[in-house]
Amino acid sequence: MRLDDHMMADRPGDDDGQTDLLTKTKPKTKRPPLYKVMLLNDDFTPMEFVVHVLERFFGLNHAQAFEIMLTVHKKGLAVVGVFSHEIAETKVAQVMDFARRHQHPLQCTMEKEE
Ligand code: TYC
Repeated sequence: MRLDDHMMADRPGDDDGQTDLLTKTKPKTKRPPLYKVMLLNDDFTPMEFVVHVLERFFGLNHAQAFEIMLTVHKKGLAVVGVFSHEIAETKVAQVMDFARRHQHPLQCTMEKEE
């Protein structure tokens, strides 16, 4: 019986006369967690500004951007994309900085996906 990193098992033709034992362990390559990036509604940021943000930083076309902006406006918030931790942080920072420079109170946050 030969051993490797992840299992001890008899293979076909492994005629060593030993009982077949299966002692498998999960290969421990975990996919990194993903993060939802969300926009929050407010009463002051112009709709066109939010649409522009969604086009500029999230690569949405005008129709997609308008639809998500309306969802945020009506529901209070919406997920605008799902990214790795580093990309999500960058998106949040870009949106918050852009909004601040234009003196709009638009808020963008991130949250780990369950
Ligand atoms: N509620 C804003 C308005 O009526 C529009 C708006 C939409 C603001 C989405 C923020 O994330 C937002 N001008």
